[in-house]
Amino acid sequence: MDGEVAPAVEAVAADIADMEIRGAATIARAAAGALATQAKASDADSPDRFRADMHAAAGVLYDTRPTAVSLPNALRFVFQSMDGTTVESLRQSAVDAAERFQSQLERAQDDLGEIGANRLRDGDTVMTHCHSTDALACIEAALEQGKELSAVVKETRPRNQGHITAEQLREWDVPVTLIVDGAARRYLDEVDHVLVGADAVAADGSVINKIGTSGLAVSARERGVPIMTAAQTIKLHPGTLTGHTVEIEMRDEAEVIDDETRADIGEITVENPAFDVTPPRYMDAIVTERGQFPPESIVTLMRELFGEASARPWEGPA
Ligand code: RUB
Repeated sequence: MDGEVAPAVEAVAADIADMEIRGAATIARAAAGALATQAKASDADSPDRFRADMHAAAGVLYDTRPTAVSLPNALRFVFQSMDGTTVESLRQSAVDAAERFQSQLERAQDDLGEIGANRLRDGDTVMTHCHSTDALACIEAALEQGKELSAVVKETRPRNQGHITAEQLREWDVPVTLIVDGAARRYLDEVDHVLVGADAVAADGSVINKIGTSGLAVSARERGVPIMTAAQTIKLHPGTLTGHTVEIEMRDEAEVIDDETRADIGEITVENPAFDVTPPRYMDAIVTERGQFPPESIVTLMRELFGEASARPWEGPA
């Protein structure tokens, strides 16, 4: 049975695809909210019809960006909590689940921030990559503890999410030095920590985050600078427990070079992977709301949280 997707859900999906809504936690929050919107908007006259509408909406949201596992984890949460024998009870359970997911997300980020902040000392300088709300939660909590911090912010080509990080840090009165990505190793000797977020964490402890994270991690290890990933448990990728790999999004070449410059250069291939994989041996710690983990032991938390859960409940029975 084909479901009908509410225009407001299509709009959220378009915003995620265009990166108007971006960053793994923010995407997850928006996806859960969109399912609540779909539940409220559905004019289904039977439970099957209602479920079909919800599945269709989840499919549209799922197809936006492939790497941030928080998106399917948000969809899974709502579908696993959706329960009832009437349209109204299904609708209410979906709306309640989406709200619960969103408030858990907020609480998890606060709890994670408290834990990550314990790794930061008064007077430390932190190097950031991209814009991660989980990573910033650690800095915010440290500031609330009365610690003074400064930051070296990588601009993060091609989309310069470092500018968003810099703006947020300045709002908190943190002194910021903005650098181009290629300058990172030169500045590592001046920083005490590297702090990044994650779009997904694999069962072997690999961290999938914005392109450039892995090179930064290797350099940090070489310079002896500790590097941590701040990642709520919705970033844990259940599919990797059964051998699946995380798809790395390839984005438009136009983000890297404009048409005119490209034409001037001549025939070239341009590639624009949005994320990369940092092997666990280059990461000191993964900080979640459930505590701090050496990357190699994150699998125990994953088994506890996901068990044998179906990977894509919104697709329905085969
Ligand atoms: C964002 C990015 C962030 C993670 C974590 O990539 O790589 O580091 O998503 O963010 P993009 P958060 O800008 O391509 O979405 O901690 O906010 O979930």
